[in-house]
Amino acid sequence: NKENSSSRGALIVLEGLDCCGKTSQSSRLYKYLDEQGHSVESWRFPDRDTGVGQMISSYLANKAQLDDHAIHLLFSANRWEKSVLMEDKLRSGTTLIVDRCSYSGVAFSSAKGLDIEWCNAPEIGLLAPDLVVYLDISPEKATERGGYGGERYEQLEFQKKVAKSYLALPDSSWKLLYLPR
Ligand code: NYM
Repeated sequence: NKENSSSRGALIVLEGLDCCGKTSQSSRLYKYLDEQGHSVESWRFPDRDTGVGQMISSYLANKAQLDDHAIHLLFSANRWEKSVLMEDKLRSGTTLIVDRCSYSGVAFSSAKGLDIEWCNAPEIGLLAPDLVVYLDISPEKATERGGYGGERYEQLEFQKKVAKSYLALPDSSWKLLYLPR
């Protein structure tokens, strides 16, 4: 329906390695769209405020140990528990800028060696973004940034694998943004 599609909000996802600059770009985009008069919200995954999000957060802080498959499914469950609200927001005309989504789920878990098809399965049925922006920073450059290394996964060798996984993900809504190195 043309009327609905023109009045709904856009789902914009930002992706990339840890410390690639998603948070900064997300707030710049938010400010821009807000100033243009759009109804817009900034979201991020994991959403650490839910029960599932708290389990994820303690895993990332190395306070809890979980099987790789189990944490993968928790990340996905964290998206599913927000999916109805997400759809409602978009339908009511609010544009969502989302810092990480299913692509992070698949890229990070498959970088650990989990089967990519298995990783993708629990994501099937979640809303497809209108646009995915991948901030392409080199893993080496990211390590130089403030706050790096505080959480699980924030290690150069692992981030190199994640970068490869990201670039192997096929998606037509994927836009590669090459930042100066
Ligand atoms: N992460 C994030 C995953 O491994 N799977 C996912 O599905 C999502 C959404 O969590 N290193 C990883 C990527 C990050 C970490 O993200 C937390 P952030 O943007 O630092 O809060």
